[in-house]
Amino acid sequence: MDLADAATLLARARRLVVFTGAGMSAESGIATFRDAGTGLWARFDPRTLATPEAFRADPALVWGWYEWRRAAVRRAEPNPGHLAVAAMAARVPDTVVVTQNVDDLHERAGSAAPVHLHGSLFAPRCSACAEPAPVPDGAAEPGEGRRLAPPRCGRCAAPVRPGVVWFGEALPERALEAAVEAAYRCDMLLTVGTSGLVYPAAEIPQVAARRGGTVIQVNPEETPLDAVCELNLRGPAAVVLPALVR
Ligand code: BV8
Ligand code: ZN
Repeated sequence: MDLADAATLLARARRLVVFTGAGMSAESGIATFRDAGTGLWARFDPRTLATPEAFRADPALVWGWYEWRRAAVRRAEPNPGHLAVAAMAARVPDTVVVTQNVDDLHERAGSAAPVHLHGSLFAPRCSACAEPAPVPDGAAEPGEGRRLAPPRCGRCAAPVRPGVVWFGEALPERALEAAVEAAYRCDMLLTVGTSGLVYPAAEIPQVAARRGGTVIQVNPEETPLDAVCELNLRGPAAVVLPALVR
């Protein structure tokens, strides 16, 4: 019944936010962060890879790890879940996709201008003067967790860094504002494939719920966001989302 109810609610939505996390890309073969055993944080230590201090301490280790992840994204394809999210915007013209993901699979599935709260693997920039740097052609694709010296900034010769938001770093102001504004005014928010543990991103579904929006979750597991959801669709994004836009 929940699936049918959710599809009915979605058909009635006028201002929709689709809020996604790493589970959205899981069926494209991209590792999540916290899934037991397979998650990136089960195999790598975020403190030595996803903080500004880590990059300062060992730029080649951090740059190599992100280039390894970017190569995996380049080889991946958007899954039926990404395509369903793009199809939703055709039915609900006022749809805003807000993603914590740093891949480009929403874009490649046809979602126009998703809001990237945690940046993107495809927007490297200078670690000193913030000059945007070219996305490498991937020729020097490192093996898993191998070191790779980062390119140098064309303007000031400082090391280039991944264009992602690390722990302890502020989220891009315009992206966060756009996400809060969309959650504030939406009548429905679909939260897909996120553990709801990382802040301030995890606030977004809660803003929608506080404002009286209907929040529906798509996740095989329970998360802290269950508490603010009207419906919890326990299943994988690539199966559940297409069933919502039938
Ligand atoms: C900030 C980007 C302040 C790079 C990421 C102590 C010290 C320092 C900071 C903190 C602290 N305590 C709290 C904080 C704040 C911290 C935080 O929230 N920490 C958490 C862990 C407690 N937040 C920050 O540091 C943020 N910045 O607070 O700055 C500040 C303010 C002003 C000025 C200066 C500073 C920055 C947070 C962003 C960090 N960047 N990554 C990269 O990608 O490497 S975090 C990382 O987690 C990703 O961005 C990811 O998007 C995010 C959330 O993870 P999820 O997407 O939810 O993925 P996860 O694996 O957790 O869950 C997957 C889910 O999918 C699961 O529920 C699973 O069941 C489900 N699933 C699996 N398969 C499927 C599925 N669902 C559907 N279908 C499937 N098939
Ligand atoms: Zn520079």
